[in-house]
Amino acid sequence: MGYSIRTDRYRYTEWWLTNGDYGKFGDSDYDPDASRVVGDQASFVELYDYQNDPHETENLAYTQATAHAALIAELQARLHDSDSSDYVGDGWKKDLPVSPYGVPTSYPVTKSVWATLHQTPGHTTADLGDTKDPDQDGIPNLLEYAMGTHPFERNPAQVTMTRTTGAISLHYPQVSIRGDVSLIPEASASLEVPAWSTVSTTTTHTVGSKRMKEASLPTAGAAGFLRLRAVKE
Ligand SMILES: [Ca+2]
Ligand SMILES: [Ca+2]
Repeated sequence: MGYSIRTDRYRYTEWWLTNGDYGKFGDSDYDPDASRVVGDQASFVELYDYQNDPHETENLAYTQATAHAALIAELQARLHDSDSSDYVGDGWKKDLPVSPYGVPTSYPVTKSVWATLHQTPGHTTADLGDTKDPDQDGIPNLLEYAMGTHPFERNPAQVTMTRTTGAISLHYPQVSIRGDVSLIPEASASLEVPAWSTVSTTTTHTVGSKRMKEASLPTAGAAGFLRLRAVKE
């Protein structure tokens, strides 16, 4: 029987020899212990990296086992039961009354708590640095945090521009309860001689703690440029 664990990036699977078939429930050959693991070693293991290899062409557990040893050990520890050695490999602590992996008790309102909560297997603290973009969606982590998007899932572009007669506007999401980062829209009449000044914003849409913000710049009779700056407080 195969047992898998998935993260945002990896799939790790172990194949274990088990007792046999369940048979048909009610028949004399029905075996409720059919999934009991036989032996003390998995017959086959697989590790695939969906970021670099979405079609599962390279089993890293064999081709790059040494380089991925720490990751494999971490995923293995999470996959296995710890309550019964007979059932090692049977996955997700099925005999425990409650899951040992609880959801966060509160929404993270600091960058460091946010980073800790997102540190899933296969990722290091460095992956959650402010300027890193581990999901390669073009949104660095500090912006992912400020806008309420996910550091390891590709999000569509969050900042958009609209143009109306006499004005251009910038639209972007912001999590209102995160005080250690600011998103500051700024305007300048020229890019050759930039003189950036802060533009006031309005809220156009609210869902929970998330706000859609709009910053407008009148451009009547002249050019104008807008930018959005993230600042860590
Ligand atoms: Ca990103
Ligand atoms: Ca993202």
